[in-house]
Amino acid sequence: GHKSAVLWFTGLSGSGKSTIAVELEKQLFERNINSYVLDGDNVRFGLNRNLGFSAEDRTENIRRIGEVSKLFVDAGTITLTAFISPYRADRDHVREILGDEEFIEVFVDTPIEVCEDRDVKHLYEKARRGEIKGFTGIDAPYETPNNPEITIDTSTQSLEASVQQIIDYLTSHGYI
Ligand code: GGZ
Repeated sequence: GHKSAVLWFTGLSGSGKSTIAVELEKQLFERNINSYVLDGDNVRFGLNRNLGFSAEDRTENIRRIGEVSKLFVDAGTITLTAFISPYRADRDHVREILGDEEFIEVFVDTPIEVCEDRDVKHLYEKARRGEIKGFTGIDAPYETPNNPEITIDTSTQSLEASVQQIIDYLTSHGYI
């Protein structure tokens, strides 16, 4: 058995949140542990398709994802969420909904220079040119977590090592 919780990944666009979450999901599946990834692909095109990237919409995005996460956790699923979630107050609100035991904040602390260098979707390039307004880290804020349970820097550590770091945390804290 396992103790369900949400692993709340937070960090800049291109920091590696989804990549780590998806790889972690695979490894949990191999151990017969029920987990599920919520990310932009399955939330922003469905449940939250009426939301954009204004401060208000991001807050509502995170609020709904928090509520959905709670349902998943109540259903016994280790829930992995991969959203920038740039506002500390919004993340703290989700923490309050779930309680400390069920909310594990994972700060994917990849420096913006590295994220911008990767620029897989050319979004930083567009933001620098002013073609996207209000892009996180360029002309919209990212508030770093004060006390994340886990901090990961993908610029100094491999994907495998990052996933292992989280597995180790879940093991040593009795979740799995
Ligand atoms: C930040 C944006 C923006 C703006 C579109 N700012 O690399 P991606 O493409 O896949 O990740 C980003 C994603 C962010 O959505 P979230 O739901 O995680 O954001 S939040 O938690 O702040 O609500 C990026 C893309 O959407 N994107 N416009 N202006 N990222």
